[in-house]
Amino acid sequence: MSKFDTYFLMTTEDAIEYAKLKVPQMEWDAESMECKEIGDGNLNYVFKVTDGRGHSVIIKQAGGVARISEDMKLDTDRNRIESEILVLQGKLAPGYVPEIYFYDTVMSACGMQDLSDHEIMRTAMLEHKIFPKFADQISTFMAQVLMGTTDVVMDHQEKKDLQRKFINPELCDISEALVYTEPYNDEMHRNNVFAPIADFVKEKLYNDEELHCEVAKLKMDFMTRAQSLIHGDLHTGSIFINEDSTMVFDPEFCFYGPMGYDIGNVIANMIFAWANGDVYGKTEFCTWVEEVITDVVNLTMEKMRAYYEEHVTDTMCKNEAYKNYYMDTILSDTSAVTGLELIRRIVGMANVKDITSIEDKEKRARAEKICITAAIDFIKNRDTKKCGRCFLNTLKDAIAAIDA
Ligand code: SR1
Ligand code: MG
Repeated sequence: MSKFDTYFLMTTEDAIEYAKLKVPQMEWDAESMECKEIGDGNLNYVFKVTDGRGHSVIIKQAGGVARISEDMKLDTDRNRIESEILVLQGKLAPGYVPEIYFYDTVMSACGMQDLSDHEIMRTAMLEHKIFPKFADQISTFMAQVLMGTTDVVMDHQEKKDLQRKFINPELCDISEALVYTEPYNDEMHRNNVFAPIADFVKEKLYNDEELHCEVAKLKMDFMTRAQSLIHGDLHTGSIFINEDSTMVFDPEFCFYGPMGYDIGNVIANMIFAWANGDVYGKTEFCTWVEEVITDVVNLTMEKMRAYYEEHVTDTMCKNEAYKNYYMDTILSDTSAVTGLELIRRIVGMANVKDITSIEDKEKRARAEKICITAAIDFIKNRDTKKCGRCFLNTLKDAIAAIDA
């Protein structure tokens, strides 16, 4: 019997005891063990346990309510889902996700590789750091994990087994509300709208029926098109990075959905980084971000196409015209989700520091209007965004429209 035989929310002292029990292979120096709670996300608790001999582990535990709002009750099974998908992603894209040492369905906790030699990408980009390998690395990760779990390449029964295993209704419900609904009507009265742009938001987002129709189409698509095992929350706070390496973590929102959801999340969050760099006059940083936006779109599509050609197993999907159609749908979804993520992080409940940390009110208002203007174009004209340059041009056109 151990105290960890029944679920409870751990303190830092508990996490030390837990690490000793669950990760004995670390050969801990018990005397010098320490623990800090380092979670800065909206949902979970993250403990970093170390000792004086250089051993360390990250323990992540799911609570029964979200950290961002106690009103939000959540199934702690998300920790199992997250652990299992990290193991699977590690097989599909070795070296791009942290190693999982164990997961525990009683404590709803897992132990994973400590990536302290990396930084959280959003935090690093707030200091306008540049990572020249990022576009190549994230595009490899997405191509291998996303294409590798489709019906195009997988045995269809095995794919359905995965789909069943990773059905994730509660976290999908959060995205359906926070990404696909509330930014367009504030129906739960929890949007965070920056006061100087309140009228702009009303006109451009709350009162545009044509936009609502497009978002409704995209919402139903998100809920019904089981294309690929997506990460489901691939923003720059879900990426650890350093000069040599990109590691993706925090896939608790994963489920079988449209793969453009992940690619669009990456692009939108690079646009937030760009907006922050622009405010602070960081020209070199902004130029790099612009290259990343273009390269991530182009490289991901190139690598996905190559993966498709090399690994396609479905007889009908070997048809050349179908392959082109399929790749086009990914681009269109990527554009739409770039827009959806831009909008929901500006006006929704969960915002991003890239924007909220801009102190000058006028500059922040301009940045927010640029993001919303680009977003509407990304959504409404999603079928016309056929290359990386087109994505960048959408941003440039929005800047021109707001500064006119
Ligand atoms: C209640 S959770 C709010 C947001 O945080 C997560 O990282 C997801 O992006 C979610 O939408
Ligand atoms: Mg997260």
